[in-house]
Amino acid sequence: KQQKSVVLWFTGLSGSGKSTVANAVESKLLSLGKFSYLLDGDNVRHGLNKDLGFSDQDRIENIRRIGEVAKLFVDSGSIVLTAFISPFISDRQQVRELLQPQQFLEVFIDTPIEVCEQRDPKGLYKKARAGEIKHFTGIDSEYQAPVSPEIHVKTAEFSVEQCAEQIVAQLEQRGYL
Ligand code: GGZ
Repeated sequence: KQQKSVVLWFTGLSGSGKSTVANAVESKLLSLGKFSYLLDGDNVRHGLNKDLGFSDQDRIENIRRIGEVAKLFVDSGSIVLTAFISPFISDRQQVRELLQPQQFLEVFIDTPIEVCEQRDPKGLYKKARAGEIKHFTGIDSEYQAPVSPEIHVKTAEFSVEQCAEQIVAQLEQRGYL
């Protein structure tokens, strides 16, 4: 059976678990013999997009470029996972429109900000509360949650492994695997 290429577009707050869950999904796809590629801050914001910061304009451009790159990988036949906050509905919608309708699945990593702030793995919420980081998503920069995401994951209620299983199960149900 041939693999269908698709973008799994993760969106959620800083500390919500996007990268962690996306990495777990990637491992599962690998063990199923599927070719996938993960785009995240580590390989994009330090390279292609290192000229961009966190103003609204820069975030918009960040997501636009990532959408174009995701499209290239989809054209190559890959399952693409992207893990960026992507805070604005209109930017996510524009990426969706770059692709065929069945090639884009929005994955909402829905973690309450209280939980993200409690986790604070990099101490960024603390700095944002102290005013040391400006325009921090959820504090003084807006996060627009998806209205009807294809996949909805709650990391405060399930383990990373369970969340990854839920996403892979959705891919199976929808005929991508
Ligand atoms: C949000 C910020 C900010 C501000 C630095 N606001 O938890 P992290 O550290 O590892 O992930 C966050 C990452 C967000 O980059 P994205 O490319 O995903 O953002 S967007 O889609 O909005 O363009 C966080 C860190 O960068 N970070 N400053 N002000 N997150």
